[in-house]
Amino acid sequence: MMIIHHWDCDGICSAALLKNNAKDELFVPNDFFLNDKEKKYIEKRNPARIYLVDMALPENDVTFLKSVSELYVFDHHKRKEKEENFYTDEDSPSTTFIIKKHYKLKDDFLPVLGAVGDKEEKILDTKYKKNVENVLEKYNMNFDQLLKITALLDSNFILNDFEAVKRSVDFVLKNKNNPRAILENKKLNMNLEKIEKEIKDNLNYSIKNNFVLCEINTKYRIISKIARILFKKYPDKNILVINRKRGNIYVRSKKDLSFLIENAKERYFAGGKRDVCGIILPQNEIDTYTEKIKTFVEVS
Ligand SMILES: [Mn+2]
Repeated sequence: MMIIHHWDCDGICSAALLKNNAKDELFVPNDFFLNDKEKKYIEKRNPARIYLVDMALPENDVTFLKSVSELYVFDHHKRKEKEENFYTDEDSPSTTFIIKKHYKLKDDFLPVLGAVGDKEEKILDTKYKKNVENVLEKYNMNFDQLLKITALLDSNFILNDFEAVKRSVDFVLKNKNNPRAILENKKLNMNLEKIEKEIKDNLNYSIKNNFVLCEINTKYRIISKIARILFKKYPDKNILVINRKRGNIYVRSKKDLSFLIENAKERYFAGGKRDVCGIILPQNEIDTYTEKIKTFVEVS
């Protein structure tokens, strides 16, 4: 079978929970949709089953995957369709916890790691707090160390190293009883230093009315991280981060952004959850659509 998974910590841990044997092939799309080359590859591999994990691909891509083989979906992103073999729950803090529940798994390290990756310290305000505490106690760690592990696992995709993302699935699986090996991994720690420098260099923003605007210019995928940092600082504002180099807009807000995701999807590639929305669009449409977003968010 083939596991198509998201490139972030939750996606990596989810893939690790599903990966029963070495024969399962991992596949990580390089964007929030499948390009023609990726589709051709999947078609050629012709897996008997496909697991789509922690990744809200556009509907036509989901239809494509169903045409190739039997499709199973595990996901907590916002999605319209609910079909047979679709295990989705928007209220789950992570895809790892959906998989844990479905397969009645006992072990908690990987589920907790996925949820901390997606929710960060907010996970401690949920009913999953106890799961986190149990893991911390079991491995004699503190929460910041757990948070750092998620950042380390996120570092490969941020630097656009998708082969390393796939390798990290086996890496966390191998070390699921030895979190310190992940925490102290040299290469991942070097990745993190590189990213932290890039974030620092790009954190120039302005505040106007209810919006924090940040224009970044980087080939690294730090747009969501920057939005998180700004939202933590300005929780009552709407955060708008723009990366012209990658043709990317990212919004974070305490308002429900579902309407924005739907609107953006009509013309562009877009995805997200209630509080975040990422859009990929042509560079020359960034300014007009940014204004549209401002109006949308303002009136909602
Ligand atoms: Mn997730």
